[in-house]
Amino acid sequence: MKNNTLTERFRAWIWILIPLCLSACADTAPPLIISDAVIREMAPGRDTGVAYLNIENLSKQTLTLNYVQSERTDTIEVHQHLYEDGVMKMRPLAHLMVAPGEKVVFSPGGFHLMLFGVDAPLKEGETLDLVFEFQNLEPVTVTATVKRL
Ligand SMILES: [Cu+2]
Repeated sequence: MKNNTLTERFRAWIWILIPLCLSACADTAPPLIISDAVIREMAPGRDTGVAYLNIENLSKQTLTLNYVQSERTDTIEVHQHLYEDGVMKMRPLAHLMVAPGEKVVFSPGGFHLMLFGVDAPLKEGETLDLVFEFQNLEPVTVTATVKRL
C-alpha cells in the first residue's frame, strides 16, 4: 500500500531528525537571558561609557562571566558600587558569578559595565554589540541601545 510506505518513510525520517534537533538545540540555546541592555549616552570628548543590563541564569549551574568585549572598546569591566567608610566606591570584578535561577540586575549605584577606550562618543539611538564570554559556554552577543539616562 502506498500510504504504508509513506508512513514508514516518515517514521524513518523522524528517527533521524529527532536526535539531530536535540543535539543542535541543546548546543545553541544559551541557558541564560541577557535583557534590557542600555548604554548611557556619552558626552562629547569622552571615551569612557557605562552600560546596564540584566543577566538571568536559567540553568542549574552557577554561571561565571569572564569577559565582555565589543568592537568599539579597548576593554570592558564589570564594576560594583560599594559603600566603604561612608564613601561610595567602584570595584572591578574579575568574575561575575550568577547562581542558578538568579537574576543579576545592573543599575545605577549597583552593578554596571564600564566601557574603556570607546572609539567615539556613543550617541542616543546608536547600538553596540556586546559579547559576553561565560565559562564553558559559547559567546553570547547582545545588542545594547544608547539612551539618555
Ligand atoms: Cu564603574
